[in-house]
Amino acid sequence: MSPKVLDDLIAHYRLSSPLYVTRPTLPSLDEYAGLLEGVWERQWLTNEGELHQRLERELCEFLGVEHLNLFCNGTIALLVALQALGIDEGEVITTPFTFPATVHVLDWNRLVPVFCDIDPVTFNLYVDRIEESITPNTRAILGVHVYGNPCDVERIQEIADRHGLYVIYDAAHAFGVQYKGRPILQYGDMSMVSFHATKLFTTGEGGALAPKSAEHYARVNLLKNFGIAGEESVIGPGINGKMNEFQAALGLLCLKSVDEEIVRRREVARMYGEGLKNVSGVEIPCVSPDVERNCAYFPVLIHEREYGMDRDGLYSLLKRFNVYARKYFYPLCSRYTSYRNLPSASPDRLPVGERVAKEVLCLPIYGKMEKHEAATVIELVRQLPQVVGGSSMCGGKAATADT
Ligand code: T4K
Repeated sequence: MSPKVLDDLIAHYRLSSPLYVTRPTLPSLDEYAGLLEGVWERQWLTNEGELHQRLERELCEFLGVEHLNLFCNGTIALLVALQALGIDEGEVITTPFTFPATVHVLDWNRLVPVFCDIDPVTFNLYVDRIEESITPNTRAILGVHVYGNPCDVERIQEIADRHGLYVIYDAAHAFGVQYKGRPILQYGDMSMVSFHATKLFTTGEGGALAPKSAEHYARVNLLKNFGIAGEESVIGPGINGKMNEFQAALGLLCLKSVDEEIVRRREVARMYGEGLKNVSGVEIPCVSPDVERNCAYFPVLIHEREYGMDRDGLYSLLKRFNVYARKYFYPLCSRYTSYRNLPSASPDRLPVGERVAKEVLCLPIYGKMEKHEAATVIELVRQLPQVVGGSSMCGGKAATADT
């Protein structure tokens, strides 16, 4: 590529401030301070404070679940989910195409992760490949609703029922998602959702478990509070997984705007969908019409041969324009030093995961993202391979807001 052509394009399209993969939509500081005044008055900072209780109730309603245990973050929640279900030895079938937390919680519970390949359409557990991984030591299936796109929850449940396994979902990305008109958190024995700063709904750090039964709800509450059942009674080795009042206050305010956040993200997703649908080599994964999406992420696959550049090339070039897309999730967890010697981690067993991890790029998407920013990303994804190939289209205008 001629440096001059690229420089021209940069002069034309570079954004004046960084465009990150996501940004939290925060309430006004005044509103937050208003809620903190109550915290100051009560001098109650954590351990199931008033705001914590309110958030738990409001989230149950919003998410359509009967029980919800709030947590300091999603990782500790997932760690506790396994403990609460008594999954304390053996193997757990899971996906390598996820954030490290999913697999690390298995390791921290001394469970052996068994990697199963991913579905080429949903990028979630490949249901046809699950049963071949089941052994007498298998205790559970841990699926991830990657990018908020649900796993094949019905078939996973059938397999689990046939083999007497628990089903746990890492629903970190799936806040508010519905599948066949039913809240996604209602599927499986327990689901975890994350409220990290990078998530659709945030408490800064935070998360929750949605257990099916009241019994599990009670057990999780004990386990996330050191196992303390009363002033003089500790029922077992619990941990500190509690959410504090500062997190709960932020959550209460963010919950008010989450519907609008989803609507705005859908608009960005619509622009990307329209603007990129005919770009050769750029694949926008299909989402089933049974899914009511939250648009937490906007992944695309970059097929090098048709596109004229590989995913890493595009990722790096976008940075020159102040656009920070992310390679969620590269490398696969099965490639980490801690897991790569497991028999199930062999790349030959995970061909779809290996390919998708090399091709996927998550484009920026969040509620406050401006239309001209989405239009610029579209224009760059369209033009950059032609520039690399030598024939610049620079001079064309950035796509209009309603592209
Ligand atoms: N399971 C799955 C499938 C997950 O994706 C995650 C978390 C978990 C489990 C664990 O849940 P938690 O224990 O976190 O509740 C981020 C997040 O740290 C992580 O929570 C998230 N997944 C993952 C997908 O993304 P990084 O390393 O990419 O974060 P970072 O700091 O590079 O942030 C990405 C972009 O977000 C920044 O470029 C700008 C923006 N950002 C970030 C932060 C922290 C902000 O605008 N404000 C912020 O405060 O992992």
